[in-house]
Amino acid sequence: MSSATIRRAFLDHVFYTQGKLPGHASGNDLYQALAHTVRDRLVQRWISTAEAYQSQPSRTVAYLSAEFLMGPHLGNNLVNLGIVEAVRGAMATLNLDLDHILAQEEEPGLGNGGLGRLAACFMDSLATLEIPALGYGIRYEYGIFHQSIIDGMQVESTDTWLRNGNPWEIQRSEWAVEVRLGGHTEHYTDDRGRYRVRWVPAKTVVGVPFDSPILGYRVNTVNTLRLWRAEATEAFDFHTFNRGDYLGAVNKKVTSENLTKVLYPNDETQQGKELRLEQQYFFVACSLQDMLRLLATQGLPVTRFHEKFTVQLNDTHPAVGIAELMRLLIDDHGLAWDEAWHITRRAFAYTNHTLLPEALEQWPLPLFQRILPRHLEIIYEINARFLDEVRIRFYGDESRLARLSLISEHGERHVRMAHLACVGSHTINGVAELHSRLMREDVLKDLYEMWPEKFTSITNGVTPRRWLALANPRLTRLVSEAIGDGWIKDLGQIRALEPYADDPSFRERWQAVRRENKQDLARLVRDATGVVVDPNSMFDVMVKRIHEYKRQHLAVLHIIALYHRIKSDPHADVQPRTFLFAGKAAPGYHYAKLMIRFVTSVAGVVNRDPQVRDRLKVVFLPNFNVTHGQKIYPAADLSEQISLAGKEASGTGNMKFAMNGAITIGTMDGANIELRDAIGADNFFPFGLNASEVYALKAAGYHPSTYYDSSPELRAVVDLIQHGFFSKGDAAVFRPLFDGLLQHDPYLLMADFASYLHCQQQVSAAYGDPERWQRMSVLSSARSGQFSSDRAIEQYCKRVWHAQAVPVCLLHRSSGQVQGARRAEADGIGTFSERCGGSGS
Ligand code: 26Q
Repeated sequence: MSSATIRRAFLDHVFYTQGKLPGHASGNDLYQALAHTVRDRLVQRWISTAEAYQSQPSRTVAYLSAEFLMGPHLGNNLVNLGIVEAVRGAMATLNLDLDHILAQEEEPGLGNGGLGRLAACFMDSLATLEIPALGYGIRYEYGIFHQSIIDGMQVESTDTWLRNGNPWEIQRSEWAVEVRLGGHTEHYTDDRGRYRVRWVPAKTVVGVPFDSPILGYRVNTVNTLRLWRAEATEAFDFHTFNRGDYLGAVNKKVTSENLTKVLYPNDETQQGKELRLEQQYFFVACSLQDMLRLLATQGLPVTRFHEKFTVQLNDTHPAVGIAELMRLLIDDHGLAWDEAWHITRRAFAYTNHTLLPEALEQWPLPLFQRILPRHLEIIYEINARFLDEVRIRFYGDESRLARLSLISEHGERHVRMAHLACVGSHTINGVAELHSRLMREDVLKDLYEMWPEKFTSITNGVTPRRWLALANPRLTRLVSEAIGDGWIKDLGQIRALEPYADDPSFRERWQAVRRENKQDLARLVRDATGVVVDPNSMFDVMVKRIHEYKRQHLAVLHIIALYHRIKSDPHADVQPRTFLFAGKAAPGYHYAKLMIRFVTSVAGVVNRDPQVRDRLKVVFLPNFNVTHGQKIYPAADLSEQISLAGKEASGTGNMKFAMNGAITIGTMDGANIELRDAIGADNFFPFGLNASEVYALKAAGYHPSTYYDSSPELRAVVDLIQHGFFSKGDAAVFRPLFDGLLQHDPYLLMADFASYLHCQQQVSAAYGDPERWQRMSVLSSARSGQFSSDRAIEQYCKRVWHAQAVPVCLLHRSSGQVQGARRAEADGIGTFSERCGGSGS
């Protein structure tokens, strides 16, 4: 694919697709034209992939997720196609800057954070490993809200990512399906005397699939991300039209289309919102119908569903799929219960992503009944049979029955989605070793005791394509010069970098790369916030969703302690640091929003104080998203992973930082533990109570005020806040944050404060020794190989999905008549011939 070909194709798209002369093209025109140029180069592989899957008996992974936080597509596709430099060159001949064009893409932010981004990394790895896979989700018209900071506070606005159109998707109206909602059920006996149920819905909506290509790295495989959009049915409006009520009909149309309008912006909490349940059921029902259609096109009977598909539930959000598949098999396909249950249980597997009990999904029974009356009946039946099994296994244990029931009976009755997911799945996994253990011992203990053999652990991973090759081209070049570029596809190979940690000239180049990355980030920070930061200072970074359990406020207490040290003794030994925070707070989570205000208020004081402003800088970068992440991870010196032990299921930001050469300060929580083991205790700064100590301390009775009483530094810090020092003398502003701390402190800030400060002191000392720091930094990257999502996907394939790679042969448009010819002819685009072997073209 030469520069000249790309240039020609690009200019054609500027002219024919955007309808512009190059001289008049806007930034968006240039982006759209380049995106179409690249998409064209994916189509042949995409069609070839579909043909390969169609003609093989291979198993397909259906990854069901309410969120896919993909981030921008264009740059990633260039990396995976291996044409970044060719395209950069082509653009340069037109006096255009590729990076400027890439920056025009509105990222699809169809996720809240970790869980949605994990789904995106998994899609990249599935394609790279050539595993037949379909990602199924929701095409939200508005993704995660846009965050601005006004007067130090978060202000949300809608994310209109589709404003300029989406060049990556293809609408597939021919595969639209109908989804029913509400109404009631009727029971009858069919002509063969069998008991049957008819669901009479209150409304029907149409699901229209939009497909985006997911290209693997340097392979022919292009998998599909299929996102569903809700539309109104014609039939449904008919009666209203006939009554002459045109506006009423239009109104109903609007109501239907509301279903996929917006992503719910709360993670880790769950409010029983009707529309959210409708969204979940909607995309799951669409996806299962789609799978049944695909099964039929291969001439396979529904009884072989589980052989053709392995369906992964990304948390419980799609767990209603278990009841839906039962309904489809029994009500629509006439299977008996036992046969349907056999198929269902062999098809589904469930990944749990949380240890917070308040985050476990539960739906109030009346709401569930109103929206999914037939599914509730099915869930009752699943529950009755399940509890019969429990009664026999745990004879006489009545309280266990109540704990295990799919229906919780505390106060208002609820459907427990995690229980449904466990009962209906063959495999259940946690996302880090500690998380999986606590899942077995605590959150899902009773379910574990029921079926210990179903439980496993697969530690999360992130894709080195986006998070290194794309985000950090300078480091990528340096690493590849040293050890070749095999690590991009097989991150374990990056270990070959280890000896270079002791090579002074390599370390120097390493430092130079990181230094340039810091300068880039400094520019971004200045443009976004007006704050000028010094790339010589340590970049101390905490970017993630704002949550009490993640403890952004602990990081701020440290900043205040340093501030206090300098103010008390201007000669105090404080290493220059730039503290960078970013992350969104759920709009209704007042405490989290107050934490943002706390960061920006402290920033306001610290950055303005002439005595400290050359040594400490605090920045809150608004609107953290994938695009910002790509600039931040490569420029961080210190990665803050400071959640209370036992609360963060895994974390994935920790891995992105480590790969890019940041050093971690972290608690023994989530995947931090495995990260520390991999990178070596000498190259990692652990602090704080571990999960068992947290448990023991809480059990023994935790009294936060004792820490306040016994530590003068902690007292000084808390007093400054309480006296309104950071809120222009208004002591009331942050009172909700700190009254809590001295009385309840559920996330044990007071208990971990001393350990955190002590550890930060050691971090400063290490940073003061550049040779040591750069060595640690190289080792951090060199030893991060196991945190590739490729490793995670390989484990899912072996242990959960039993799916194998299907290499894709490229089909060529030509006059030959081999496979695919019939369809190609029908499409009027000529015929295809097949060429196998070798990847790329
Ligand atoms: C549920 C019901 C209603 C509305 C919203 C939700 C909802 C949405 C998103 C609940 C949870 C989420 C997201 C959870 C999440 O991102 N969890 C993170 O998953 C990562 C990937 O496994 C882990 O690394 C993180 O530790 C975990 O917090």
